[in-house]
Amino acid sequence: SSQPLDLRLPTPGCYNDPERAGLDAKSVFDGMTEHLFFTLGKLAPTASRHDLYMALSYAVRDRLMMRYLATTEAMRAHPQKSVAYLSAEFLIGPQLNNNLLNLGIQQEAEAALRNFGIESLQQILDVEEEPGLGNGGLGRLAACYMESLASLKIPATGYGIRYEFGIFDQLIRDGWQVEITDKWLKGGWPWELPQPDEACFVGFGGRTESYIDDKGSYRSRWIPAEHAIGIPHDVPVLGYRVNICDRLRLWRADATESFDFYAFNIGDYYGAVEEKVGSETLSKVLYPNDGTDEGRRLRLKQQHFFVSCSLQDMLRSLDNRGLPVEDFPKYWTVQLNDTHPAIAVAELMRLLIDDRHMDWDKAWDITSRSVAYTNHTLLPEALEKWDLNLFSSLLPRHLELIYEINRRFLQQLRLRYPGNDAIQRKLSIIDEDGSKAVRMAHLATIGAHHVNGVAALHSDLVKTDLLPEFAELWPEKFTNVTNGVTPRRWVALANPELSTLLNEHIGEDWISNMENLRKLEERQNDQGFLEHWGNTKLSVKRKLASYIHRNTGVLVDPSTLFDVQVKRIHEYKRQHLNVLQVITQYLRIKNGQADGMAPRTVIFGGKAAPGYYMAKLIIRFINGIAETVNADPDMDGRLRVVFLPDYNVKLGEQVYPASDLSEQISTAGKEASGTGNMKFAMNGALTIGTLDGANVEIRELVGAENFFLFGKTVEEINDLKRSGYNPGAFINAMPELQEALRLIEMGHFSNGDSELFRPLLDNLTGHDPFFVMADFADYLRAQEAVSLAWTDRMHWNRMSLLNTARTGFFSSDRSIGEYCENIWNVGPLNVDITCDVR
Ligand code: B1H
Repeated sequence: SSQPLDLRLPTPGCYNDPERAGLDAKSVFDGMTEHLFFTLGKLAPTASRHDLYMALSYAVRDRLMMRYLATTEAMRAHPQKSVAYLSAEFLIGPQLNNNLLNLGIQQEAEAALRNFGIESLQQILDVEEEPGLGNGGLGRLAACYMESLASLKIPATGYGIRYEFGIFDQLIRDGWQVEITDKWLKGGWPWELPQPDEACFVGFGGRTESYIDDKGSYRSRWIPAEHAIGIPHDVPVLGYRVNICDRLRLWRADATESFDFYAFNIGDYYGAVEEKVGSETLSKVLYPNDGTDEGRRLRLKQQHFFVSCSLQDMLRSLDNRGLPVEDFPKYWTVQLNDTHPAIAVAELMRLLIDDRHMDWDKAWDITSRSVAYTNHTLLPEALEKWDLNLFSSLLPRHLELIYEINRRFLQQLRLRYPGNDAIQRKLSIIDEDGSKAVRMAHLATIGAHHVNGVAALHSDLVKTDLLPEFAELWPEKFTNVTNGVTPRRWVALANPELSTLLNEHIGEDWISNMENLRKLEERQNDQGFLEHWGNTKLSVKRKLASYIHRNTGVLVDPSTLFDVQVKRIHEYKRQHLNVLQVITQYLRIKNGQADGMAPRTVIFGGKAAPGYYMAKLIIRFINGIAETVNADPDMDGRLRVVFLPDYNVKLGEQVYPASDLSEQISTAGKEASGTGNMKFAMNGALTIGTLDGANVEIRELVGAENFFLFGKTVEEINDLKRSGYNPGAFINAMPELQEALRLIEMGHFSNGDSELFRPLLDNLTGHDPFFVMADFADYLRAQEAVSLAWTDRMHWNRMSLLNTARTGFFSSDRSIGEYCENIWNVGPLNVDITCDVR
C-alpha cells in the first residue's frame, strides 16, 4: 500500500467554480497528505487507520472553512437575526461522514483513501469516537436542529458545554451494566477550533452590595467569591449542499486566578493553584439531574457557567458590530432547550441592569422579547427545582433579581385574580411548600414569549396538566412544535442502501424536501418494487446481524422479524413490558402453542442512569431472559433475544435501518415526544405503540392500518388512577402472565436465583406505577397482529413503504421551519462563496 509522497502545497486562489474548489478527489488526497506530514507528523506508508481518519478529518475541516468564514463575514457585513440555541446537551454523533455527505464528497474521499491503500470509507469511519455530550433524545434533538438550521440557511449558534467526559460508556458484565468513563478526547478530536481570544469570565458565590454610581443612582452589584473562565470551542455545522456553515460553540471551563485574588493573596501560591483546580472541574463531566448534593451543586454551576458565557458572547457580538444593546431582540432569538439554561432569564437581566446600567422595564422588555422555552417532559422528577440555600449561595444576585421578577409577576396575578392566594402560591417562582426552592419552569415560562411542547399530545398536556393557570393567563404564549429528525443523518447517511433505491426511483430531492417521499406511494402496488424494497431491508439486516455476532457472540438469522427497542432504560418506557411479552412467546413455543408466531430476533439497547436501581435491574432482566432463551435448542429459528451494549448515535445509525418493528410502548402521557420512533418509521419499520408522544401523529400520518396500536389512553390511565389501580386484578385475568411471573419468581431466568428479580416482581405486582399489567393483554394481542402481518410479506413491505412515504413530516427541517416562522421570526441568509474571505 505504499504510495509516493506528494508534498506539493495546495494551489492558492480560486478555481473556475469557487463553490467546488478543493472538493475533487485529488485535492482531498493532497490535503490528507499535507496533514499527515505537517499536522500529525506521520509518513503515509506507516500511517495507522486512526492517522488516516485524523488526516481526512482535518482535510475535510479545511474544506468547511470557506463556508464557515463566509457565513461569519456575511453576518458581520450585513447583520440579521440569528438563533442562539441554548442546550446543556448536544449529542452530535460522528462528524466525518456527515460533513462528507453535506459537502457532497463521499466518493472523492473514498477515492483519496484508495490511494492510501484503504478499500472502503467505512473502515475509516469505524475509527471515529463520538462525543457523547448528551443523555438521549433531548441532546440528539439539539444536534438535529443545528443541522437543519444550517441546511435551511438560518444563521445560528448552538451554545453548550464541552464536557471532558460525556455520557459513560456501557459494558455488560454478568448481565449487569458497568459504567466506564467516556474519554472521547483521548485520541484528539479534529472537529473543534478553540478560540481562547474570546474567553469569558463567570462569577459564583460571594455577596451583593448596594452602591451609588457616578450619576448618583442607587445600584446593586455582585461581588462573586470565585470565578471560572470559559474558553469557546467551536464546531462547524455545515448544512446540506448549501454555503451556510453554522457553529456549535461549546464552553470549556478553564483555570482562573482572579484579579482580586492576585491583589490580596499574592503570597498564597498553593491556594491559587487550588482555585484553579476547582474551576477546571466545572466542565469535567455530564451530570444526571438526580445526583448527590455535590453533583447537583456542580450541575447548577455548569448551567450558569455556559449560560453566562453565551449571553456575554451575544452581547459582545452586538458591540463588535457597533449595534446598540437595545436591539438585542432584533439580532438574537434565544431558545431554551428545557429549563437547563433557564437561568438565562435572570442572567440577561443582570447583564443589562448591572453591567449595562439599563433600567428594569427596558431590561425586562428586551429579555422577554428574546427568550423562548421548550418543555420536554412532564415527569415530576425531571422538573428542575433548586434548593433556595444552594441557589442563594451560588447565585445571590440572581436570586435578588428572581425575587423582583416574581414580585412583579405576583402583582400582575393579584390584579387578575383578586383575593386568590392559592393561585399565587401555585404559580410563584419560589416553591414555599416544604423546603423552599426555585422552580425553573416557572422562571422560564414567565420570562419567555413562547412556551412550546414537543408533540401535539404533549403540548396539550403542558397546557392542561403542567401549567394550566399560566396557559389561562397567557393563552397566546403556548404552542406546539412537534419534534423532527434530520433525514441527512438518519436516512441518507445511516441507510445508503435505501437511499440508493429512493434516488433511483424518485430522485434525490427528498433529502432536502422530505415530503417528496410521498412519490413512493405510486409504487405501493408494484410487486417488483415491493420485492426490491424487502430485499433492501434484508441486506441492511445482514450487516446488523454481523455486528451482533461480532459484539455479543449471538448468531441471529436476518430473515427473522427484527423487533427492536432502543432508547434510555426507564420504567416509563416499559422495556419490562416487552420482556414479559417475550417470555410469553417463549412459553408458547415450549408448550407447542406457537403456530403462526413470527420467528423473531428481539433486540434491546440503552443505558440506565447510574443511580437508577430499577432501570439497572431491567437490564439484568433482559440479559437473564436472553441467556435462557438463546441457550434453549427449542428456540432455534424461532426466538432470539439480544442486548446491544453501549447504545449511542453511531450504533443507532446501524440499528434503525435494519429494523422491522419499532417498539414505542411507553405509558400514555409519559413520553413527551420520542424521536427514535420517527427514525424507525422513516427507515420503513412498522410501529407497535401506545397513543403517547409523537406516536399519535405518526399513526395519523401513516394510517391506522399501517400501525399496531395498543394500550390505554391518557384518559383511561387517569381513570384507572382515580378508581384505585389494582394490578392484581389484571394479573388474575391472564393465566399466561401468571405463568410468566411464576417462572421468573422460580429463578428460571436467573440460574435458580429466586431473589434476583424480586424487586421488579414486587414492583409490578404491587403498585405497578407505569401500568404494565394493565396494558399487557392488549400488547400481547397487538403482537399477535404483528405476527400475522409478517406472514404476508408483500403486504408487510407495502406497509413498510407507506411508513417511509408518509413520514416526511418528521424531518427536522419542518420543525425548524415552524420555529422560524412561529417563534423566532428569522429568515435565511444568502452567502456567496467568492475568494474574498481568503
Ligand atoms: C427529554 C429530558 C431530560 N425530556 C433531564 N426531558 C435531563 C431531562 O440530564 N437531565 O437532567 C436530561 C434530559 N429528555 C426527552 O426529550 C423526552 O423524554 C423525549 O420524549 C423527547 O423526544 C426528547 C426531545 O424532545
